[in-house]
Amino acid sequence: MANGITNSMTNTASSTVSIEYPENRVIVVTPTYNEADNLGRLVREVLRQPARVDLLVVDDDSPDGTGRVADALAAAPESQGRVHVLHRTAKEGLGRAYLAGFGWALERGYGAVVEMDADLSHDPLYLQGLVEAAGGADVVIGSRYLNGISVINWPLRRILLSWGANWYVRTVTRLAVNDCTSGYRLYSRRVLEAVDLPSVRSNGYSFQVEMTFRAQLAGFRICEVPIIFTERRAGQSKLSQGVVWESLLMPLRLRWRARAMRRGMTAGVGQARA
Ligand SMILES: Nc1nc2c(ncn2[C@@H]2O[C@H](COP(=O)(O)OP(=O)(O)OP(=O)(O)O)[C@@H](O)[C@H]2O)c(=O)[nH]1
Ligand SMILES: [Mg+2]
Repeated sequence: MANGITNSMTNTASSTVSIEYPENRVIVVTPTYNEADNLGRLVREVLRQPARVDLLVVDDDSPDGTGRVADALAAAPESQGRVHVLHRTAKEGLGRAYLAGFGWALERGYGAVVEMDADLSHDPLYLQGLVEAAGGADVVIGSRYLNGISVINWPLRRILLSWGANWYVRTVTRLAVNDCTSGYRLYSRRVLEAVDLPSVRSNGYSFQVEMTFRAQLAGFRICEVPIIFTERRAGQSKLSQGVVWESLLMPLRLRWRARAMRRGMTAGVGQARA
Protein backbone atom coordinates (compact mmCIF):
# COMPACT_ATOMS: atom_id res chain seq x y z
CA MET A 1 0.00 0.00 0.00
CA ALA A 2 1.31 3.39 -0.98
CA ASN A 3 1.16 5.07 2.39
CA GLY A 4 1.59 2.18 4.75
CA ILE A 5 -1.99 2.32 6.05
CA THR A 6 -3.05 -1.09 7.26
CA ASN A 7 -6.54 -1.77 6.08
CA SER A 8 -8.67 -4.85 6.19
CA MET A 9 -11.65 -4.73 3.87
CA THR A 10 -14.68 -6.89 4.44
CA ASN A 11 -17.39 -7.09 1.83
CA THR A 12 -20.71 -7.66 3.54
CA ALA A 13 -23.88 -8.95 1.89
CA SER A 14 -25.04 -5.37 1.27
CA SER A 15 -21.65 -4.80 -0.39
CA THR A 16 -20.59 -2.00 1.95
CA VAL A 17 -16.88 -2.01 2.67
CA SER A 18 -15.50 -1.45 6.16
CA ILE A 19 -11.93 -0.44 6.68
CA GLU A 20 -10.09 -0.51 9.99
CA TYR A 21 -6.95 1.41 10.78
CA PRO A 22 -5.44 -0.23 13.87
CA GLU A 23 -2.38 1.99 13.92
CA ASN A 24 -2.30 4.57 11.17
CA ARG A 25 -5.71 6.16 11.07
CA VAL A 26 -7.07 8.65 8.55
CA ILE A 27 -8.21 12.09 9.67
CA VAL A 28 -10.35 14.61 7.81
CA VAL A 29 -9.09 18.15 8.35
CA THR A 30 -11.73 20.80 7.77
CA PRO A 31 -10.91 24.50 8.09
CA THR A 32 -13.80 26.67 9.24
CA TYR A 33 -14.63 30.34 9.19
CA ASN A 34 -18.28 31.13 9.95
CA GLU A 35 -19.62 27.66 9.23
CA ALA A 36 -21.84 27.27 12.31
CA ASP A 37 -24.86 26.44 10.12
CA ASN A 38 -23.02 23.67 8.27
CA LEU A 39 -20.82 22.01 10.85
CA GLY A 40 -23.34 19.80 12.68
CA ARG A 41 -24.46 18.11 9.49
CA LEU A 42 -20.90 17.75 8.22
CA VAL A 43 -19.74 16.06 11.44
CA ARG A 44 -22.71 13.67 11.48
CA GLU A 45 -22.20 12.69 7.84
CA VAL A 46 -18.44 12.19 8.20
CA LEU A 47 -18.79 10.01 11.31
CA ARG A 48 -21.28 7.65 9.69
CA GLN A 49 -19.10 6.82 6.69
CA PRO A 50 -17.74 3.27 6.52
CA ALA A 51 -14.20 4.61 6.15
CA ARG A 52 -14.16 5.25 9.97
CA VAL A 53 -12.12 8.44 9.77
CA ASP A 54 -11.51 10.94 12.56
CA LEU A 55 -12.19 14.65 12.06
CA LEU A 56 -10.26 17.78 12.99
CA VAL A 57 -11.98 21.17 12.78
CA VAL A 58 -9.50 24.05 12.43
CA ASP A 59 -11.36 27.21 13.36
CA ASP A 60 -9.96 30.75 13.07
CA ASP A 61 -12.03 32.22 15.92
CA SER A 62 -15.14 32.56 13.73
CA PRO A 63 -17.35 35.46 14.84
CA ASP A 64 -20.48 33.30 14.36
CA GLY A 65 -19.39 30.89 17.11
CA THR A 66 -18.34 27.97 14.90
CA GLY A 67 -15.58 27.19 17.42
CA ARG A 68 -18.11 26.71 20.24
CA VAL A 69 -20.32 24.57 17.99
CA ALA A 70 -17.27 22.45 17.16
CA ASP A 71 -16.38 22.03 20.85
CA ALA A 72 -19.93 20.89 21.65
CA LEU A 73 -19.89 18.40 18.77
CA ALA A 74 -16.50 17.04 19.86
CA ALA A 75 -17.74 16.55 23.43
CA ALA A 76 -21.00 14.84 22.41
CA PRO A 77 -21.10 11.11 23.21
CA GLU A 78 -22.01 10.29 19.58
CA SER A 79 -18.61 11.59 18.52
CA GLN A 80 -16.89 8.80 20.50
CA GLY A 81 -13.71 10.88 20.81
CA ARG A 82 -13.27 10.95 17.02
CA VAL A 83 -13.88 14.70 16.63
CA HIS A 84 -11.18 17.22 17.55
CA VAL A 85 -10.95 21.00 17.41
CA LEU A 86 -7.96 23.23 16.84
CA HIS A 87 -8.68 26.83 17.84
CA ARG A 88 -6.64 29.55 16.25
CA THR A 89 -6.76 33.16 17.32
CA ALA A 90 -7.26 35.04 14.02
CA LYS A 91 -8.40 34.55 10.43
CA GLU A 92 -5.24 33.77 8.51
CA GLY A 93 -6.60 32.03 5.43
CA LEU A 94 -7.26 28.49 4.29
CA GLY A 95 -3.62 27.57 3.67
CA ARG A 96 -2.42 28.54 7.17
CA ALA A 97 -5.34 26.66 8.71
CA TYR A 98 -4.49 23.52 6.71
CA LEU A 99 -0.81 23.70 7.61
CA ALA A 100 -1.73 23.93 11.30
CA GLY A 101 -4.08 20.97 10.89
CA PHE A 102 -1.49 18.88 9.04
CA GLY A 103 1.03 19.53 11.82
CA TRP A 104 -1.53 18.50 14.45
CA ALA A 105 -2.32 15.27 12.58
CA LEU A 106 1.32 14.35 11.95
CA GLU A 107 2.20 14.83 15.63
CA ARG A 108 -0.53 12.37 16.56
CA GLY A 109 0.60 9.66 14.16
CA TYR A 110 -2.19 9.72 11.57
CA GLY A 111 -1.30 7.82 8.40
CA ALA A 112 -3.22 10.03 5.99
CA VAL A 113 -5.07 13.35 5.97
CA VAL A 114 -8.13 14.27 3.91
CA GLU A 115 -8.83 17.92 3.14
CA MET A 116 -12.52 18.79 3.12
CA ASP A 117 -14.42 22.10 3.04
CA ALA A 118 -16.96 22.55 5.82
CA ASP A 119 -19.66 24.03 3.58
CA LEU A 120 -20.98 20.61 2.41
CA SER A 121 -19.64 21.16 -1.11
CA HIS A 122 -17.58 18.02 -0.58
CA ASP A 123 -19.89 15.08 -0.01
CA PRO A 124 -18.57 12.77 2.75
CA LEU A 125 -19.93 9.84 0.70
CA TYR A 126 -16.76 10.05 -1.42
CA LEU A 127 -14.47 9.47 1.58
CA GLN A 128 -14.48 5.74 1.07
CA GLY A 129 -13.35 6.09 -2.54
CA LEU A 130 -10.56 8.49 -1.60
CA VAL A 131 -9.29 6.18 1.13
CA GLU A 132 -9.44 3.10 -1.09
CA ALA A 133 -7.57 4.86 -3.90
CA ALA A 134 -4.78 5.61 -1.39
CA GLY A 135 -3.87 1.96 -1.84
CA GLY A 136 -2.26 2.88 -5.15
CA ALA A 137 -1.29 6.53 -4.76
CA ASP A 138 0.22 8.99 -2.30
CA VAL A 139 -2.09 11.86 -3.27
CA VAL A 140 -5.73 11.21 -4.19
CA ILE A 141 -7.63 14.15 -5.65
CA GLY A 142 -11.42 14.30 -5.70
CA SER A 143 -11.80 15.60 -9.24
CA ARG A 144 -14.62 17.64 -10.77
CA TYR A 145 -13.16 17.30 -14.25
CA LEU A 146 -12.77 13.58 -14.90
CA ASN A 147 -16.11 12.87 -16.57
CA GLY A 148 -16.87 16.20 -18.17
CA ILE A 149 -17.59 18.87 -15.55
CA SER A 150 -19.31 17.61 -12.36
CA VAL A 151 -20.64 20.56 -10.39
CA ILE A 152 -24.11 21.33 -9.04
CA ASN A 153 -25.55 24.84 -8.70
CA TRP A 154 -22.66 26.75 -10.20
CA PRO A 155 -23.51 29.59 -12.57
CA LEU A 156 -21.85 29.35 -16.01
CA ARG A 157 -19.49 32.21 -15.03
CA ARG A 158 -18.15 30.18 -12.09
CA ILE A 159 -17.73 27.02 -14.19
CA LEU A 160 -15.77 28.95 -16.81
CA LEU A 161 -13.61 30.58 -14.14
CA SER A 162 -12.74 27.27 -12.50
CA TRP A 163 -12.17 25.44 -15.78
CA GLY A 164 -10.08 28.33 -17.11
CA ALA A 165 -8.05 28.47 -13.89
CA ASN A 166 -7.27 24.77 -14.20
CA TRP A 167 -6.25 25.13 -17.84
CA TYR A 168 -3.96 28.02 -16.88
CA VAL A 169 -2.40 26.13 -13.96
CA ARG A 170 -1.79 23.01 -16.06
CA THR A 171 -0.22 25.01 -18.86
CA VAL A 172 2.10 27.03 -16.63
CA THR A 173 3.10 24.36 -14.10
CA ARG A 174 2.84 21.28 -16.38
CA LEU A 175 0.96 19.44 -13.66
CA ALA A 176 -0.44 16.16 -14.97
CA VAL A 177 -3.73 16.54 -13.10
CA ASN A 178 -7.22 17.42 -14.42
CA ASP A 179 -8.45 19.22 -11.29
CA CYS A 180 -5.47 21.02 -9.76
CA THR A 181 -7.55 23.31 -7.53
CA SER A 182 -9.91 20.78 -5.94
CA GLY A 183 -9.91 21.12 -2.17
CA TYR A 184 -11.22 17.57 -1.57
CA ARG A 185 -8.17 15.32 -1.50
CA LEU A 186 -6.07 12.89 0.50
CA TYR A 187 -2.37 13.07 1.32
CA SER A 188 -0.47 10.16 2.75
CA ARG A 189 1.69 10.94 5.74
CA ARG A 190 4.92 10.60 3.81
CA VAL A 191 3.89 13.30 1.34
CA LEU A 192 3.25 15.75 4.17
CA GLU A 193 6.57 14.81 5.75
CA ALA A 194 8.48 15.26 2.49
CA VAL A 195 7.21 18.45 0.86
CA ASP A 196 8.73 20.93 3.34
CA LEU A 197 5.42 22.27 4.70
CA PRO A 198 6.89 25.31 6.53
CA SER A 199 7.98 26.80 3.19
CA VAL A 200 4.52 26.52 1.54
CA ARG A 201 3.47 30.10 0.79
CA SER A 202 0.03 29.92 -0.85
CA ASN A 203 -3.13 30.55 1.09
CA GLY A 204 -6.13 30.48 -1.29
CA TYR A 205 -6.88 28.10 -4.20
CA SER A 206 -3.16 28.17 -4.94
CA PHE A 207 -2.59 26.22 -1.76
CA GLN A 208 -3.97 23.15 -3.55
CA VAL A 209 -1.89 23.89 -6.63
CA GLU A 210 1.31 24.40 -4.66
CA MET A 211 0.82 21.20 -2.67
CA THR A 212 0.15 19.19 -5.85
CA PHE A 213 3.16 20.75 -7.54
CA ARG A 214 5.44 19.89 -4.64
CA ALA A 215 4.12 16.32 -4.48
CA GLN A 216 4.67 15.83 -8.23
CA LEU A 217 8.14 17.38 -8.01
CA ALA A 218 9.04 14.97 -5.23
CA GLY A 219 7.97 12.03 -7.39
CA PHE A 220 4.91 10.92 -5.46
CA ARG A 221 2.09 9.08 -7.20
CA ILE A 222 -0.99 11.24 -7.75
CA CYS A 223 -4.37 9.89 -8.83
CA GLU A 224 -7.83 11.37 -9.28
CA VAL A 225 -11.23 9.92 -8.43
CA PRO A 226 -14.44 11.50 -9.74
CA ILE A 227 -16.59 13.58 -7.39
CA ILE A 228 -19.63 15.77 -7.87
CA PHE A 229 -19.12 19.17 -6.25
CA THR A 230 -22.18 20.97 -4.84
CA GLU A 231 -22.15 24.74 -4.28
CA ARG A 232 -22.64 25.76 -0.65
CA ARG A 233 -26.23 26.23 0.49
CA ALA A 234 -25.55 28.02 3.79
CA GLY A 235 -22.97 30.58 4.87
CA GLN A 236 -20.83 32.82 2.70
CA SER A 237 -17.97 32.21 0.31
CA LYS A 238 -14.59 33.61 1.39
CA LEU A 239 -13.31 34.09 -2.14
CA SER A 240 -11.46 37.43 -2.09
CA GLN A 241 -9.63 39.60 -4.63
CA GLY A 242 -6.31 38.71 -3.00
CA VAL A 243 -7.03 35.02 -3.59
CA VAL A 244 -7.67 35.68 -7.30
CA TRP A 245 -4.36 37.55 -7.69
CA GLU A 246 -2.53 34.81 -5.85
CA SER A 247 -4.09 32.23 -8.21
CA LEU A 248 -2.75 34.11 -11.22
CA LEU A 249 0.76 34.70 -9.92
CA MET A 250 1.51 31.57 -7.91
CA PRO A 251 1.69 29.13 -10.89
CA LEU A 252 4.33 31.37 -12.50
CA ARG A 253 6.29 31.48 -9.25
CA LEU A 254 6.12 27.67 -8.88
CA ARG A 255 7.45 27.13 -12.41
CA TRP A 256 10.20 29.68 -11.77
CA ARG A 257 11.25 28.19 -8.42
CA ALA A 258 10.88 24.49 -9.28
CA ARG A 259 14.58 23.75 -9.10
CA ALA A 260 15.09 25.46 -5.73
CA MET A 261 12.00 23.72 -4.36
CA ARG A 262 13.27 20.33 -5.47
CA ARG A 263 16.49 20.90 -3.54
CA GLY A 264 14.46 21.57 -0.37
CA MET A 265 12.66 18.24 -0.78
CA THR A 266 15.52 15.83 -1.34
CA ALA A 267 14.35 13.57 1.49
CA GLY A 268 10.94 13.20 -0.13
CA VAL A 269 12.32 12.20 -3.52
CA GLY A 270 14.23 9.33 -1.94
CA GLN A 271 11.19 8.17 -0.02
CA ALA A 272 8.87 8.32 -2.99
CA ARG A 273 11.10 6.13 -5.09
CA ALA A 274 11.88 3.63 -2.33
N1 LIG B 1 -9.84 28.33 9.42
C1 LIG B 1 -10.13 29.00 8.29
N2 LIG B 1 -10.99 28.46 7.40
C2 LIG B 1 -11.26 29.15 6.27
C3 LIG B 1 -10.69 30.41 5.98
N3 LIG B 1 -11.17 30.82 4.77
C4 LIG B 1 -12.00 29.86 4.33
N4 LIG B 1 -12.08 28.85 5.23
C5 LIG B 1 -12.82 27.60 5.14
O1 LIG B 1 -12.33 26.92 4.00
C6 LIG B 1 -13.38 26.21 3.34
C7 LIG B 1 -13.49 26.70 1.89
O2 LIG B 1 -13.87 28.07 1.90
P1 LIG B 1 -15.06 28.66 0.99
O3 LIG B 1 -15.47 30.00 1.45
O4 LIG B 1 -16.15 27.65 0.90
O5 LIG B 1 -14.31 28.84 -0.32
P2 LIG B 1 -14.61 28.20 -1.63
O6 LIG B 1 -15.15 26.82 -1.41
O7 LIG B 1 -13.37 28.34 -2.39
O8 LIG B 1 -15.70 29.18 -2.20
P3 LIG B 1 -17.23 28.87 -2.53
O9 LIG B 1 -17.19 27.81 -3.57
O10 LIG B 1 -17.77 30.16 -3.02
O11 LIG B 1 -17.89 28.37 -1.28
C8 LIG B 1 -14.63 26.46 4.17
O12 LIG B 1 -14.79 25.40 5.07
C9 LIG B 1 -14.31 27.77 4.88
O13 LIG B 1 -15.02 27.92 6.10
C10 LIG B 1 -9.79 30.98 6.96
O14 LIG B 1 -9.25 32.06 6.81
N5 LIG B 1 -9.54 30.22 8.08
MG1 LIG C 1 -16.96 26.44 -0.69
